[in-house]
Amino acid sequence: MDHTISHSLFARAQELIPGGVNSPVRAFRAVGGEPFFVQKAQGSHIWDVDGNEYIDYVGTWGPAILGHAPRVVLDAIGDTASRGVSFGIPNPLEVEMAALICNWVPSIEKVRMVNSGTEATMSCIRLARGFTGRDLIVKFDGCYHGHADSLLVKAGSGALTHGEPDSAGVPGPFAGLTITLPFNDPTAILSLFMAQGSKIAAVILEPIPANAGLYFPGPGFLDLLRQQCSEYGAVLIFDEVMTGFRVARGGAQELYGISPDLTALGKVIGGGLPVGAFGGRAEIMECLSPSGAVYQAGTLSGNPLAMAAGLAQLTELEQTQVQRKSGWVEYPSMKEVSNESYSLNAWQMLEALGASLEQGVRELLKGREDQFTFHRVGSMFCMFFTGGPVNSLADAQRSDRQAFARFFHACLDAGVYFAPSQFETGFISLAHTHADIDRTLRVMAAALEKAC
Ligand code: KE4
Repeated sequence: MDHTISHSLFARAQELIPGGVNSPVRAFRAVGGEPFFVQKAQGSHIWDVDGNEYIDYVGTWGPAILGHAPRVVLDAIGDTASRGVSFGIPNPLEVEMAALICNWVPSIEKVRMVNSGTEATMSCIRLARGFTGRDLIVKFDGCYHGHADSLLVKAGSGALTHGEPDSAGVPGPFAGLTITLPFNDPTAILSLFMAQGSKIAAVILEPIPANAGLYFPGPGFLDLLRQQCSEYGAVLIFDEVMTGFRVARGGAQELYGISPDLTALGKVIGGGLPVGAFGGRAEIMECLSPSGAVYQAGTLSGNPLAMAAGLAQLTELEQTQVQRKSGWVEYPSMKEVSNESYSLNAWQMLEALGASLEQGVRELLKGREDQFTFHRVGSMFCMFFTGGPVNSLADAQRSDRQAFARFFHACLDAGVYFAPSQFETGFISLAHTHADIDRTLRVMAAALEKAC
Protein backbone atom coordinates (compact mmCIF):
# COMPACT_ATOMS: atom_id res chain seq x y z
CA MET A 1 0.00 0.00 0.00
CA ASP A 2 1.22 3.49 -0.81
CA HIS A 3 1.39 5.81 2.23
CA THR A 4 3.27 8.74 0.67
CA ILE A 5 0.85 11.45 1.75
CA SER A 6 0.36 9.98 5.24
CA HIS A 7 4.11 9.82 5.63
CA SER A 8 4.61 13.50 4.80
CA LEU A 9 1.66 14.51 7.01
CA PHE A 10 3.11 12.53 9.90
CA ALA A 11 6.52 14.20 9.43
CA ARG A 12 4.85 17.62 9.61
CA ALA A 13 2.63 16.56 12.51
CA GLN A 14 5.66 15.53 14.54
CA GLU A 15 7.08 19.03 14.20
CA LEU A 16 3.93 20.51 15.68
CA ILE A 17 2.26 17.89 17.92
CA PRO A 18 4.00 15.75 20.57
CA GLY A 19 4.60 12.37 18.93
CA GLY A 20 2.65 13.67 15.94
CA VAL A 21 -0.66 12.66 17.51
CA ASN A 22 -3.34 14.10 19.75
CA SER A 23 -3.67 10.83 21.64
CA PRO A 24 -0.73 8.45 22.22
CA VAL A 25 -2.27 5.15 21.13
CA ARG A 26 -2.75 6.56 17.60
CA ALA A 27 1.02 6.79 17.09
CA PHE A 28 1.43 3.05 16.37
CA ARG A 29 4.26 2.91 18.95
CA ALA A 30 2.94 -0.47 20.16
CA VAL A 31 3.06 -2.02 16.68
CA GLY A 32 5.79 -0.03 14.94
CA GLY A 33 5.53 1.85 11.70
CA GLU A 34 3.65 5.10 11.17
CA PRO A 35 -0.05 5.87 11.48
CA PHE A 36 -2.06 6.57 8.36
CA PHE A 37 -4.15 9.75 8.09
CA VAL A 38 -7.86 9.39 7.44
CA GLN A 39 -9.49 11.17 4.54
CA LYS A 40 -13.01 9.78 4.94
CA ALA A 41 -15.04 7.34 7.02
CA GLN A 42 -18.39 5.89 6.02
CA GLY A 43 -20.23 2.92 7.52
CA SER A 44 -17.77 0.13 8.36
CA HIS A 45 -15.03 1.47 6.07
CA ILE A 46 -12.39 4.17 6.22
CA TRP A 47 -10.19 5.63 3.47
CA ASP A 48 -6.78 7.16 4.11
CA VAL A 49 -5.30 10.22 2.39
CA ASP A 50 -3.49 7.96 -0.08
CA GLY A 51 -6.77 6.39 -1.18
CA ASN A 52 -6.31 3.07 0.65
CA GLU A 53 -9.54 1.51 1.96
CA TYR A 54 -9.92 -0.45 5.19
CA ILE A 55 -12.61 -2.36 7.04
CA ASP A 56 -12.53 -0.56 10.39
CA TYR A 57 -12.71 -2.44 13.72
CA VAL A 58 -11.67 0.52 15.87
CA GLY A 59 -14.76 2.60 15.21
CA THR A 60 -13.10 5.69 16.70
CA TRP A 61 -12.55 3.58 19.86
CA GLY A 62 -16.23 2.79 20.38
CA PRO A 63 -18.48 5.73 19.46
CA ALA A 64 -19.22 4.54 15.90
CA ILE A 65 -21.72 1.85 16.96
CA LEU A 66 -23.94 2.63 13.94
CA GLY A 67 -20.86 2.81 11.73
CA HIS A 68 -19.19 6.03 10.60
CA ALA A 69 -21.17 9.15 9.60
CA PRO A 70 -24.65 7.64 9.97
CA ARG A 71 -27.23 9.73 8.11
CA VAL A 72 -29.39 10.18 11.22
CA VAL A 73 -26.45 11.65 13.14
CA LEU A 74 -25.33 13.90 10.27
CA ASP A 75 -28.86 15.24 9.83
CA ALA A 76 -29.24 15.88 13.58
CA ILE A 77 -25.94 17.77 13.72
CA GLY A 78 -26.76 19.85 10.64
CA ASP A 79 -30.27 20.68 11.78
CA THR A 80 -29.14 21.62 15.31
CA ALA A 81 -26.14 23.62 14.12
CA SER A 82 -28.45 25.76 12.00
CA ARG A 83 -29.90 27.07 15.29
CA GLY A 84 -26.56 27.63 17.00
CA VAL A 85 -23.48 25.60 17.86
CA SER A 86 -23.00 26.29 21.56
CA PHE A 87 -24.86 28.37 24.12
CA GLY A 88 -23.48 27.89 27.63
CA ILE A 89 -27.15 28.22 28.56
CA PRO A 90 -29.48 25.30 29.33
CA ASN A 91 -31.02 23.85 26.19
CA PRO A 92 -33.88 21.33 25.76
CA LEU A 93 -31.59 18.64 24.33
CA GLU A 94 -29.76 18.36 27.66
CA VAL A 95 -33.04 17.45 29.36
CA GLU A 96 -33.84 14.92 26.63
CA MET A 97 -30.42 13.28 26.94
CA ALA A 98 -30.64 13.17 30.75
CA ALA A 99 -34.08 11.56 30.52
CA LEU A 100 -32.85 8.95 28.04
CA ILE A 101 -29.82 8.01 30.15
CA CYS A 102 -31.87 7.74 33.35
CA ASN A 103 -34.44 5.65 31.50
CA TRP A 104 -31.93 3.25 29.92
CA VAL A 105 -29.73 2.86 33.02
CA PRO A 106 -31.96 2.39 36.09
CA SER A 107 -29.09 2.88 38.57
CA ILE A 108 -28.73 6.44 37.27
CA GLU A 109 -31.27 8.63 39.08
CA LYS A 110 -29.48 11.88 38.17
CA VAL A 111 -26.84 12.55 35.52
CA ARG A 112 -24.49 15.32 34.45
CA MET A 113 -22.97 15.74 31.01
CA VAL A 114 -19.26 16.41 30.47
CA ASN A 115 -16.99 16.35 27.41
CA SER A 116 -14.90 13.19 27.71
CA GLY A 117 -14.67 9.88 29.50
CA THR A 118 -11.77 11.27 31.52
CA GLU A 119 -13.91 14.11 32.82
CA ALA A 120 -16.65 11.63 33.68
CA THR A 121 -14.43 9.34 35.77
CA MET A 122 -12.46 12.23 37.29
CA SER A 123 -15.74 13.81 38.41
CA CYS A 124 -16.94 10.49 39.85
CA ILE A 125 -13.80 10.26 41.97
CA ARG A 126 -14.09 13.80 43.32
CA LEU A 127 -17.81 13.29 43.97
CA ALA A 128 -17.21 10.03 45.83
CA ARG A 129 -14.55 11.69 48.00
CA GLY A 130 -16.89 14.62 48.67
CA PHE A 131 -19.83 12.36 49.47
CA THR A 132 -17.91 10.04 51.83
CA GLY A 133 -15.37 12.50 53.23
CA ARG A 134 -12.74 9.82 52.58
CA ASP A 135 -9.61 9.91 50.40
CA LEU A 136 -8.66 6.39 49.30
CA ILE A 137 -9.58 5.21 45.81
CA VAL A 138 -9.33 1.58 44.69
CA LYS A 139 -8.77 0.69 41.06
CA PHE A 140 -7.52 -2.43 39.25
CA ASP A 141 -4.37 -3.19 37.28
CA GLY A 142 -4.96 -2.72 33.59
CA CYS A 143 -8.23 -0.85 33.93
CA TYR A 144 -8.02 2.48 32.13
CA HIS A 145 -10.28 5.34 33.14
CA GLY A 146 -8.76 8.21 31.17
CA HIS A 147 -5.85 10.37 32.25
CA ALA A 148 -6.97 12.07 35.47
CA ASP A 149 -4.13 12.04 38.03
CA SER A 150 -5.90 9.81 40.54
CA LEU A 151 -6.54 7.18 37.92
CA LEU A 152 -3.34 7.14 35.90
CA VAL A 153 -1.83 4.56 38.20
CA LYS A 154 -1.06 1.15 36.71
CA ALA A 155 -3.52 2.07 34.00
CA GLY A 156 -4.34 0.24 30.80
CA SER A 157 -4.68 1.28 27.15
CA GLY A 158 -1.88 3.51 25.86
CA ALA A 159 -0.32 3.82 29.32
CA LEU A 160 0.46 0.11 29.15
CA THR A 161 2.40 0.13 25.95
CA HIS A 162 4.35 3.32 26.58
CA GLY A 163 6.20 1.81 29.52
CA GLU A 164 4.60 4.27 31.90
CA PRO A 165 2.02 2.32 33.92
CA ASP A 166 2.48 5.13 36.44
CA SER A 167 2.60 8.36 34.41
CA ALA A 168 5.26 10.98 35.10
CA GLY A 169 3.82 14.15 36.53
CA VAL A 170 1.53 12.47 39.05
CA PRO A 171 2.85 13.46 42.50
CA GLY A 172 3.79 10.47 44.68
CA PRO A 173 1.60 11.53 47.61
CA PHE A 174 -1.31 11.86 45.18
CA ALA A 175 -0.76 8.48 43.55
CA GLY A 176 -0.45 7.10 47.06
CA LEU A 177 -4.16 7.75 47.58
CA THR A 178 -4.92 5.26 44.83
CA ILE A 179 -4.66 1.60 45.71
CA THR A 180 -4.36 -0.74 42.74
CA LEU A 181 -5.39 -4.38 43.05
CA PRO A 182 -5.21 -7.29 40.62
CA PHE A 183 -8.54 -7.77 38.83
CA ASN A 184 -10.50 -10.94 39.65
CA ASP A 185 -8.75 -11.39 43.00
CA PRO A 186 -11.45 -11.71 45.69
CA THR A 187 -8.88 -12.31 48.45
CA ALA A 188 -7.18 -9.00 47.71
CA ILE A 189 -10.53 -7.22 47.92
CA LEU A 190 -11.52 -8.83 51.19
CA SER A 191 -8.20 -8.17 52.90
CA LEU A 192 -8.08 -4.56 51.73
CA PHE A 193 -11.58 -3.80 52.99
CA MET A 194 -10.88 -5.58 56.27
CA ALA A 195 -7.76 -3.48 56.75
CA GLN A 196 -8.88 -0.09 55.39
CA GLY A 197 -12.54 -0.34 54.44
CA SER A 198 -13.55 2.66 56.54
CA LYS A 199 -11.05 4.87 54.64
CA ILE A 200 -12.12 3.88 51.12
CA ALA A 201 -14.06 6.57 49.25
CA ALA A 202 -14.64 4.54 46.10
CA VAL A 203 -13.85 1.46 44.07
CA ILE A 204 -13.74 2.16 40.34
CA LEU A 205 -13.50 -0.44 37.61
CA GLU A 206 -14.40 -1.29 34.08
CA PRO A 207 -17.00 -4.01 34.81
CA ILE A 208 -15.70 -5.69 31.65
CA PRO A 209 -12.05 -4.61 31.34
CA ALA A 210 -11.32 -3.66 27.74
CA ASN A 211 -8.14 -1.60 27.99
CA ALA A 212 -5.69 -4.42 28.50
CA GLY A 213 -7.32 -6.40 25.78
CA LEU A 214 -10.77 -7.73 26.72
CA TYR A 215 -11.42 -10.05 29.64
CA PHE A 216 -14.27 -10.72 32.06
CA PRO A 217 -15.13 -10.58 35.76
CA GLY A 218 -15.02 -14.03 37.31
CA PRO A 219 -18.15 -15.56 38.88
CA GLY A 220 -19.25 -13.45 41.83
CA PHE A 221 -16.47 -10.87 41.50
CA LEU A 222 -18.77 -7.92 40.80
CA ASP A 223 -21.21 -9.13 43.47
CA LEU A 224 -18.37 -9.18 46.02
CA LEU A 225 -17.39 -5.60 45.12
CA ARG A 226 -21.03 -4.52 45.46
CA GLN A 227 -21.36 -6.24 48.82
CA GLN A 228 -18.08 -4.89 50.25
CA CYS A 229 -18.77 -1.33 49.11
CA SER A 230 -22.24 -1.45 50.63
CA GLU A 231 -20.94 -2.90 53.89
CA TYR A 232 -18.17 -0.30 54.32
CA GLY A 233 -19.97 2.70 52.82
CA ALA A 234 -17.63 3.05 49.82
CA VAL A 235 -18.99 4.25 46.47
CA LEU A 236 -18.97 1.60 43.71
CA ILE A 237 -18.21 3.25 40.37
CA PHE A 238 -18.66 1.41 37.05
CA ASP A 239 -16.68 2.96 34.26
CA GLU A 240 -18.95 2.14 31.32
CA VAL A 241 -17.43 4.64 28.93
CA MET A 242 -16.78 1.73 26.55
CA THR A 243 -19.46 -0.82 27.53
CA GLY A 244 -22.31 1.63 28.11
CA PHE A 245 -25.18 1.17 25.62
CA ARG A 246 -22.92 -1.18 23.65
CA VAL A 247 -22.83 -4.58 25.40
CA ALA A 248 -26.53 -4.15 26.22
CA ARG A 249 -29.05 -1.31 26.15
CA GLY A 250 -28.30 -0.78 29.86
CA GLY A 251 -24.60 -1.60 29.60
CA ALA A 252 -22.56 -4.15 31.54
CA GLN A 253 -24.58 -3.46 34.71
CA GLU A 254 -27.64 -4.81 32.88
CA LEU A 255 -25.70 -7.87 31.67
CA TYR A 256 -24.43 -8.71 35.17
CA GLY A 257 -27.41 -7.41 37.16
CA ILE A 258 -25.29 -5.23 39.45
CA SER A 259 -26.28 -1.67 40.40
CA PRO A 260 -23.26 0.58 40.96
CA ASP A 261 -23.61 3.81 42.93
CA LEU A 262 -22.14 5.89 40.10
CA THR A 263 -21.59 5.19 36.39
CA ALA A 264 -19.27 6.95 33.96
CA LEU A 265 -20.36 7.06 30.31
CA GLY A 266 -18.96 8.36 27.03
CA LYS A 267 -18.22 7.37 23.42
CA VAL A 268 -21.54 5.98 22.09
CA ILE A 269 -23.60 8.74 23.77
CA GLY A 270 -21.98 11.43 21.68
CA GLY A 271 -22.44 9.90 18.25
CA GLY A 272 -18.78 10.65 17.61
CA LEU A 273 -18.77 14.17 19.08
CA PRO A 274 -16.87 14.98 22.29
CA VAL A 275 -19.02 13.82 25.19
CA GLY A 276 -19.03 12.09 28.55
CA ALA A 277 -21.55 11.74 31.35
CA PHE A 278 -21.66 10.55 34.92
CA GLY A 279 -24.63 9.73 37.07
CA GLY A 280 -26.02 7.55 39.79
CA ARG A 281 -27.82 7.69 43.13
CA ALA A 282 -29.58 11.04 43.56
CA GLU A 283 -28.28 11.49 47.14
CA ILE A 284 -24.72 11.30 45.82
CA MET A 285 -25.31 13.41 42.70
CA GLU A 286 -26.99 16.12 44.79
CA CYS A 287 -23.58 16.77 46.40
CA LEU A 288 -22.54 18.41 43.12
CA SER A 289 -22.47 22.18 42.75
CA PRO A 290 -24.72 24.14 42.62
CA SER A 291 -26.83 21.82 44.80
CA GLY A 292 -23.88 20.71 46.92
CA ALA A 293 -20.28 21.40 47.81
CA VAL A 294 -18.46 19.29 45.20
CA TYR A 295 -17.46 21.58 42.38
CA GLN A 296 -17.57 20.36 38.78
CA ALA A 297 -18.16 22.39 35.62
CA GLY A 298 -17.66 22.59 31.84
CA THR A 299 -18.09 25.29 29.20
CA LEU A 300 -19.26 22.85 26.57
CA SER A 301 -20.97 20.33 28.85
CA GLY A 302 -24.36 19.42 27.34
CA ASN A 303 -23.59 21.36 24.19
CA PRO A 304 -26.39 21.09 21.65
CA LEU A 305 -24.38 19.44 18.86
CA ALA A 306 -23.10 16.55 21.01
CA MET A 307 -26.54 16.14 22.56
CA ALA A 308 -28.22 16.06 19.16
CA ALA A 309 -25.67 13.61 17.74
CA GLY A 310 -25.89 11.34 20.78
CA LEU A 311 -29.68 11.41 20.92
CA ALA A 312 -29.91 10.61 17.21
CA GLN A 313 -27.52 7.69 17.60
CA LEU A 314 -29.17 6.26 20.70
CA THR A 315 -32.66 6.69 19.29
CA GLU A 316 -31.60 4.92 16.12
CA LEU A 317 -30.17 2.08 18.20
CA GLU A 318 -33.44 1.81 20.11
CA GLN A 319 -35.56 1.80 16.93
CA THR A 320 -33.41 -0.57 14.90
CA GLN A 321 -35.28 -3.72 13.90
CA VAL A 322 -33.55 -5.89 11.33
CA GLN A 323 -36.06 -8.09 9.48
CA ARG A 324 -35.03 -11.61 8.55
CA LYS A 325 -36.84 -13.88 6.08
CA SER A 326 -37.55 -17.50 6.93
CA GLY A 327 -34.70 -19.89 6.33
CA TRP A 328 -32.06 -17.29 7.22
CA VAL A 329 -29.40 -18.64 9.57
CA GLU A 330 -28.42 -15.54 11.52
CA TYR A 331 -25.08 -16.95 12.56
CA PRO A 332 -23.61 -20.42 12.39
CA SER A 333 -23.93 -21.09 16.10
CA MET A 334 -27.69 -20.55 15.77
CA LYS A 335 -29.21 -23.95 16.46
CA GLU A 336 -32.50 -24.02 14.59
CA VAL A 337 -33.02 -22.38 11.25
CA SER A 338 -35.93 -20.04 11.61
CA ASN A 339 -38.87 -21.22 9.50
CA GLU A 340 -40.73 -17.94 9.69
CA SER A 341 -39.75 -14.30 9.36
CA TYR A 342 -38.39 -12.67 12.51
CA SER A 343 -36.64 -9.45 13.51
CA LEU A 344 -33.56 -8.58 15.55
CA ASN A 345 -33.03 -5.42 17.58
CA ALA A 346 -29.73 -3.52 17.45
CA TRP A 347 -28.04 -5.48 20.23
CA GLN A 348 -29.19 -8.82 18.82
CA MET A 349 -27.80 -7.79 15.42
CA LEU A 350 -24.49 -6.74 17.01
CA GLU A 351 -24.44 -10.11 18.79
CA ALA A 352 -25.13 -11.90 15.50
CA LEU A 353 -22.29 -10.11 13.74
CA GLY A 354 -19.97 -10.72 16.69
CA ALA A 355 -20.90 -14.39 16.86
CA SER A 356 -20.28 -14.73 13.14
CA LEU A 357 -16.77 -13.27 13.53
CA GLU A 358 -16.11 -15.45 16.57
CA GLN A 359 -17.26 -18.59 14.78
CA GLY A 360 -14.80 -17.90 11.97
CA VAL A 361 -11.92 -16.98 14.26
CA ARG A 362 -12.37 -20.16 16.30
CA GLU A 363 -12.15 -22.12 13.07
CA LEU A 364 -8.86 -20.35 12.29
CA LEU A 365 -7.48 -21.00 15.77
CA LYS A 366 -8.41 -24.69 15.90
CA GLY A 367 -5.45 -26.62 17.27
CA ARG A 368 -3.64 -23.41 18.19
CA GLU A 369 -5.50 -22.71 21.43
CA ASP A 370 -2.16 -22.81 23.24
CA GLN A 371 -1.00 -19.77 21.27
CA PHE A 372 -4.17 -17.66 21.10
CA THR A 373 -7.13 -16.68 23.28
CA PHE A 374 -10.15 -15.09 21.68
CA HIS A 375 -12.60 -13.12 23.87
CA ARG A 376 -15.84 -11.51 22.81
CA VAL A 377 -18.89 -9.89 24.35
CA GLY A 378 -21.47 -8.71 21.83
CA SER A 379 -19.68 -6.44 19.36
CA MET A 380 -16.46 -6.13 21.41
CA PHE A 381 -13.64 -8.60 20.86
CA CYS A 382 -9.94 -9.23 21.38
CA MET A 383 -7.50 -11.91 20.24
CA PHE A 384 -4.65 -12.38 22.70
CA PHE A 385 -1.43 -13.78 21.29
CA THR A 386 -1.07 -16.14 24.23
CA GLY A 387 -2.74 -19.30 25.45
CA GLY A 388 -5.44 -18.82 28.09
CA PRO A 389 -6.83 -18.29 30.53
CA VAL A 390 -6.68 -14.51 30.34
CA ASN A 391 -8.49 -13.08 33.38
CA SER A 392 -6.18 -10.25 34.42
CA LEU A 393 -3.53 -7.82 33.24
CA ALA A 394 -0.79 -10.24 34.25
CA ASP A 395 -2.35 -12.91 32.02
CA ALA A 396 -2.74 -10.43 29.15
CA GLN A 397 0.88 -9.38 29.41
CA ARG A 398 1.98 -12.89 28.52
CA SER A 399 0.93 -12.04 24.96
CA ASP A 400 3.54 -12.08 22.21
CA ARG A 401 3.48 -8.40 21.25
CA GLN A 402 5.91 -8.84 18.37
CA ALA A 403 3.71 -11.48 16.78
CA PHE A 404 0.70 -9.23 17.35
CA ALA A 405 2.52 -6.36 15.63
CA ARG A 406 3.33 -8.54 12.58
CA PHE A 407 -0.29 -9.70 12.46
CA PHE A 408 -1.58 -6.14 12.79
CA HIS A 409 0.49 -4.89 9.87
CA ALA A 410 -0.28 -7.89 7.68
CA CYS A 411 -4.00 -7.21 8.21
CA LEU A 412 -3.55 -3.48 7.66
CA ASP A 413 -1.71 -4.05 4.38
CA ALA A 414 -4.61 -6.25 3.30
CA GLY A 415 -7.21 -3.58 4.17
CA VAL A 416 -8.36 -4.58 7.66
CA TYR A 417 -7.72 -2.09 10.48
CA PHE A 418 -7.60 -3.48 14.00
CA ALA A 419 -6.63 -1.44 17.08
CA PRO A 420 -2.86 -0.76 16.93
CA SER A 421 -2.09 -2.49 20.21
CA GLN A 422 -2.54 -5.92 21.79
CA PHE A 423 -3.97 -4.12 24.79
CA GLU A 424 -7.05 -2.72 23.10
CA THR A 425 -10.43 -4.06 22.05
CA GLY A 426 -12.05 -4.33 18.62
CA PHE A 427 -15.52 -3.00 17.85
CA ILE A 428 -18.10 -4.18 15.33
CA SER A 429 -20.80 -1.72 14.24
CA LEU A 430 -24.29 -2.14 12.82
CA ALA A 431 -22.79 -1.05 9.50
CA HIS A 432 -20.52 -4.11 9.33
CA THR A 433 -21.83 -6.75 6.95
CA HIS A 434 -21.39 -10.48 6.79
CA ALA A 435 -19.35 -9.80 3.65
CA ASP A 436 -17.02 -7.57 5.74
CA ILE A 437 -16.64 -10.38 8.23
CA ASP A 438 -16.03 -13.03 5.60
CA ARG A 439 -13.31 -10.88 4.05
CA THR A 440 -11.83 -10.10 7.47
CA LEU A 441 -11.54 -13.81 8.26
CA ARG A 442 -9.73 -14.48 4.99
CA VAL A 443 -7.31 -11.64 5.74
CA MET A 444 -6.78 -12.86 9.31
CA ALA A 445 -5.99 -16.37 8.08
CA ALA A 446 -3.27 -15.09 5.76
CA ALA A 447 -1.95 -12.69 8.40
CA LEU A 448 -1.66 -15.45 10.99
CA GLU A 449 0.38 -17.49 8.52
CA LYS A 450 2.71 -14.52 8.02
CA ALA A 451 2.89 -13.45 11.65
CA CYS A 452 3.36 -16.75 13.47
P1 KE4 B 1 -11.65 9.75 26.98
O1 KE4 B 1 -11.15 10.77 27.96
O2 KE4 B 1 -10.55 9.22 26.06
O3 KE4 B 1 -12.90 10.22 26.21
O4 KE4 B 1 -12.17 8.46 27.79
C1 KE4 B 1 -11.28 7.83 28.68
C2 KE4 B 1 -11.75 6.43 28.94
C3 KE4 B 1 -12.38 6.15 30.14
N1 KE4 B 1 -12.83 4.92 30.43
C4 KE4 B 1 -12.67 3.90 29.55
C5 KE4 B 1 -13.17 2.53 29.91
C6 KE4 B 1 -12.03 4.12 28.30
O5 KE4 B 1 -11.87 3.09 27.44
C7 KE4 B 1 -11.56 5.40 27.99
C8 KE4 B 1 -10.85 5.72 26.68
N2 KE4 B 1 -10.58 4.60 25.84
C9 KE4 B 1 -9.42 4.72 24.99
C10 KE4 B 1 -9.30 3.42 24.19
N3 KE4 B 1 -8.76 2.37 24.96
C11 KE4 B 1 -9.50 5.91 24.09
C12 KE4 B 1 -8.47 5.94 22.99
C13 KE4 B 1 -7.41 6.98 23.26
O6 KE4 B 1 -6.96 7.12 24.42
O7 KE4 B 1 -7.04 7.64 22.26
